[in-house]
Amino acid sequence: MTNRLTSWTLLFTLAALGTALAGAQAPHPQNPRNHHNPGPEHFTKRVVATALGNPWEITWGPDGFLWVTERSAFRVTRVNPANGTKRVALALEGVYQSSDQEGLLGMALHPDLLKGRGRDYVYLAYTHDIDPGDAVTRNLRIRRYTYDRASQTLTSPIDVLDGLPAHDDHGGGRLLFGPDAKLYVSRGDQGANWLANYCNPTRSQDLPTADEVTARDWSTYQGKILRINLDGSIPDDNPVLQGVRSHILSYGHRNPQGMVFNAEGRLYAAEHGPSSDDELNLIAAGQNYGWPLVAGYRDDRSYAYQNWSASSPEPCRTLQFDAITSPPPVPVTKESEWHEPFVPPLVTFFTVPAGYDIRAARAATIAPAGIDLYTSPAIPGWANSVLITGMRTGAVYRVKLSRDGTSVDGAPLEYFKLSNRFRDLAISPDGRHIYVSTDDHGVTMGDKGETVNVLADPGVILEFTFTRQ
Ligand SMILES: [Ca+2]
Ligand SMILES: [Ca+2]
Ligand SMILES: [Ca+2]
Repeated sequence: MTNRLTSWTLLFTLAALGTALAGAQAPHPQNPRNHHNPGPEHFTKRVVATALGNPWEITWGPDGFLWVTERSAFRVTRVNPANGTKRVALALEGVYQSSDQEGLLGMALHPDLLKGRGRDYVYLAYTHDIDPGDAVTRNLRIRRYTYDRASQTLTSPIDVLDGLPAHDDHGGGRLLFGPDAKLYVSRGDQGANWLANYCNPTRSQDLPTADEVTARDWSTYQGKILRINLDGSIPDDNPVLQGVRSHILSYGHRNPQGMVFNAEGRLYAAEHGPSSDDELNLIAAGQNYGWPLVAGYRDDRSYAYQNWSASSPEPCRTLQFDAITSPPPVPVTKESEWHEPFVPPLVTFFTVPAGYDIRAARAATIAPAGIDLYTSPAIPGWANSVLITGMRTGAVYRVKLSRDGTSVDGAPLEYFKLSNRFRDLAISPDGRHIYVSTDDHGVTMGDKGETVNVLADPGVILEFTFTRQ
């Protein structure tokens, strides 16, 4: 049943994308993702572990193992990076997963894990059905486990926060333990106004009322980054937005799937754009990041907000979705017609000129998922760079930050190009090895910029070792 639903969703998605991006299997010279900017450093590649069920989060643990969530296999697995040996720490029950954006998603390790301080905690984010047996009502749950060193398993589950809205598309799901001992959770816009969910309104700009917070109604937590106390409560110093303090740290997001802090406590997040303008953002408390009124910069280039859900007089359901052109009943708002303050991205992948022909040249996105911060001196010049996985381009991008971390220094450089969907990454403490996890199916880009759906290394963890400049 699960597989059938997954296939159906995938087929629908591919069919819709095929309609939107018709006839474009070969690279197009105007598409910026076909203009490569490879970094000069040399790396060797090694397959560390195979047969993983869509490894989603990989993070370096204090035990020297890679801790991995397997999104579609519902397992937390510890992988020995030296020999690829796998040990399952948890086979999670009660996960609901029918699409590629659901399942066991984020994982955050408590900084005291295995430090002998009695806080051997591991936090997980996963989708579940709140009323199994009835119609499917998805939620995202944040749950804490305790790692038992003797059995090498995760035990004693305690739910931190439940009832976060979830759906079958644009699920965010990254989980991060902040330097302020808060949990950070990214929530996508649930794919609203897009593909199969095109008649659902985008709620990224919606903020909760005081009554909703009192009632623990988190339905506005779509297209948000949340900041949560370790017991699930709302931090006293979270921003007050329209008079209400909630778990919301920032809003106006589309689908943030990468988050990382730097040493000064600055939070960076990457999110998926529509047909252009994937973003790397510097997240500030209480700020609006623009979606769905703005994609990338407020420049009226290739994006305008086509609000299918507000179609009138013909209701949305009578219309056929098209990712590029909407019919007259669908209201369209140009970016410049929206005047609210918002924070523009540090960099985009990619902003295209006005008149860019998406139908001919295809979407100009990399599909960024996990990100990490490179801080080591091991690779000369790399310290203070954000590494970003590109699922749709089969590359990892390095964005050098300015010294103060508030802007980027130069154009992104491209590494590890392969026909893979790079999902997440981790860096060894010595800075010499970069580990990348891959999806086990899906669409990416081949060596010549062509669209491919046969992946080179599906469902694995790869190690890239720096050899020379
Ligand atoms: Ca990671
Ligand atoms: Ca934005
Ligand atoms: Ca724009």
